[in-house]
Amino acid sequence: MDSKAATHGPVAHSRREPKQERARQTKRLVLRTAAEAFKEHGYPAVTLQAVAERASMTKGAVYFHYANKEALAVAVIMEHYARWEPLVSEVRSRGLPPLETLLAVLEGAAEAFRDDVMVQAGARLQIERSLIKADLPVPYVGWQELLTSLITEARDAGQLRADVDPAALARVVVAAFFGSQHISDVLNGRADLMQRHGELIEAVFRGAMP
Ligand code: LUB
Repeated sequence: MDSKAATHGPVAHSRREPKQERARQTKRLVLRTAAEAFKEHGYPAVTLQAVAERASMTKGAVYFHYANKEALAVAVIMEHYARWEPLVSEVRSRGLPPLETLLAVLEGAAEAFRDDVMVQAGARLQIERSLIKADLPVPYVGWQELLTSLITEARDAGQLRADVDPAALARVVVAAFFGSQHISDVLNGRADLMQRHGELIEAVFRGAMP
């Protein structure tokens, strides 16, 4: 029992906490179901009614958690970006040299684009961003900044050529990564994503090594 629950006393705790937990789980289910629908059908084709049916809920239950389709799309996109901080932390905790850290982060991201419906749906929604009437995070720039840092570390450790321009290489990697996973999705449903990712890493980093 946490300290906040304890202040409500045993009765309030037993009645309130499970309900909040159920509501939280329902909200997760709505978000996941919406992500599946956005990923499969794209933003314009999805309705809250269809999300509700797909989740075996009433439309009212969906509206209770998300005011409209825009709010659902924003939430999916935020979940997409929320995946990266834990990935980077986990890879950093391995204590690898900078270049291996960089490559492991990219490999983890590629696996997420292959496996994680929230990541896949967020990527599709960003492509469709002009159709979504909401303020969305600017795509690509977060990865450009992160990769600029990691490339700089690898260069300063002598693992990449001293004349590498980190920001320029980061832009190339983001463009290639985005294009590679997108083409893999269109042509093969992402079944060959890791092979295409391996080719990309080989091609892009070979010329940058000392
Ligand atoms: C990534 C996408 C798809 C960049 O950062 C982003 O916004 C991205 C769309 O949301 O690819 C991948 C390095």
